[in-house]
Amino acid sequence: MPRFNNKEVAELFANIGDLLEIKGENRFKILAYRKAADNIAGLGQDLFNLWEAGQDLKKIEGIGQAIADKSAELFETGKLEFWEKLIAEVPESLVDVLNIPDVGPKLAKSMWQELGLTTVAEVKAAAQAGKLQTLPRMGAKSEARILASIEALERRDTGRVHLGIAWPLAMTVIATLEKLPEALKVEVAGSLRRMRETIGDLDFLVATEQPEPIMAAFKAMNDVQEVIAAGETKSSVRFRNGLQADLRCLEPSRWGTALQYFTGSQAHNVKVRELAQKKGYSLNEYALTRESDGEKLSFEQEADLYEFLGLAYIPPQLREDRGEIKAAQNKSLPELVQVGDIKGEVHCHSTWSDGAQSIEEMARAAMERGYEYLVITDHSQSLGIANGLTPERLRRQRQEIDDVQAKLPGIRLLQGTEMEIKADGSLDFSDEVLAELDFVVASVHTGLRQDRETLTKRMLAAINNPYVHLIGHPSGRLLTQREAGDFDMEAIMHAAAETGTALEINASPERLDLNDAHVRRAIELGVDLMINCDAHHAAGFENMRFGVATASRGWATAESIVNTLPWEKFAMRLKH
Ligand code: DGT
Ligand code: CA
Ligand code: CA
Ligand code: ZN
Repeated sequence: MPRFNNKEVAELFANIGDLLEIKGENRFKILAYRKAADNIAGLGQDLFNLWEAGQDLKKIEGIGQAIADKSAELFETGKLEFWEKLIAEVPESLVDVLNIPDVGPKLAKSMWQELGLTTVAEVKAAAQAGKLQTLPRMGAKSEARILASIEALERRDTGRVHLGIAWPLAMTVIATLEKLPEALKVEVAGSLRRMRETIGDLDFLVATEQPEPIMAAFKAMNDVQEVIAAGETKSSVRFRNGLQADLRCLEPSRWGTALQYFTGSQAHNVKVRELAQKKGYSLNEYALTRESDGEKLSFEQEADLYEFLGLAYIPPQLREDRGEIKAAQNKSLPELVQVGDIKGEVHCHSTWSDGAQSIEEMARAAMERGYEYLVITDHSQSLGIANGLTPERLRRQRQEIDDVQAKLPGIRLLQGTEMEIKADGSLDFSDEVLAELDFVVASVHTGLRQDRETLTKRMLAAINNPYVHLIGHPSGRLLTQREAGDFDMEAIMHAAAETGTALEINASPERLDLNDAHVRRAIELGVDLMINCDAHHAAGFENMRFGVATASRGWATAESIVNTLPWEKFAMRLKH
């Protein structure tokens, strides 16, 4: 017989109250469950023990006949039929949706019934895609507030945020500070400048002779919720989404020294300091100080500091003490891939599955970025929640792609699929269906918690299929939300290299998958890599900067990334 503690029982009754409210039940009934939950949570003794001892639970304050009976049923059978029936009608995960600040039962209900959203992740994706706004009494502002609340909830769990949250906020701060005539130079340093996949806090630097107006503008920013510390040249604030930021003002003459120091990483800085010491200098955030006579050297440019120490300029993404100092000494640093090198994308979605925009809108957005080619890869049939395509719908989609292609000769439009690698290890389409497509991305979206052997086998089956060109977001992780699947990445990379199957660097800031370390290993093993935004709406293409940064952090040059090739060469490189 399972024992239930008071917290578990209270939570169950509170959840019943929540779901009944979404269902639109009688107010008094809802209140009764909530009151019972409160009372049980605050009870001095274990309800289970009282029941076991044969006590009449109705005697307890706030517990009536209905609640007493349900508690007894739960304790006796380990289940509650009322709850089972309720969650068959109203999805249980709506309880979490209700926990988002600013989301009440009415809104939760209309998100569920009008838009089919039942989880926080789905609500978040809908908010990002601008779909929440379409609900009655919802505007862009309330949508943004809900998104910020979800981000704050996520942050509470991990203490760090992904680049999709940190980067736009940092750009807003920079734009505000750059408007001030006193600000001569403005930069964000720290992990954001290095484009680490998650960010602990933001570190801003401003070169100026007059710090006061800059400090004042920083503290007065719209998104600032709290000023944590305020000095003459340094302030710290917390933004509404929970992220903290430091701002330091300094004289322009020591800009290079300070920017180098505050960009980090700490491990990189330790190595830089050792080099300075070998030359007889100590190094801190202000200056190099000659130990023999105290003579101070500051640098206006970072590159001058590196040069003084006998190093080529090291791009921030490489400053992690992963061999970059040696490479800078030998002048063998890689020439990192740039956003402008990308010539097309081979993984994106349209309204045919779970995208928010039409094929034509996506194609136009890709053209505006100067892309030569775009592959439309909507989800495949077994991914029902994403409205995956059957072979029949795929054939109809081909017609629309051809029509849009005829209208837009400036870009090469191809038809692909993002095919499920199903939980049972099979692929979602037969080879006959795949043969009709121009490009095949295969991805794992389900069964990510399977054991290493099973997961790896599933992936290898896709890699070994002659029609599969690319494995989408290979590890399946969602930054700050979900761990990667337990894949044997080494085996997967070897198989990918042998078969000429490319691995994706998914540029969505919640994925960045492959991660930087895997990118570096993949390049060593000669695996083809492709960077894609996996865009579900036109604005999704903006994420390319995060994918390119991740590739850079894995020391990737343009040669390592297949979709830097112009169309003709790209087509020739494809697997078959
Ligand atoms: P984060 O904020 O956890 O994402 O990571 P960072 O790298 O932004 O770290 P943060 O904000 O603590 O400091 C910014 C940079 O300042 C860091 O990358 C290197 C430099 N720094 C801070 N404290 C120290 C230190 O004690 N020693 C050295 N060498 N550098 C430091
Ligand atoms: Ca930081
Ligand atoms: Ca900091
Ligand atoms: Zn996708």
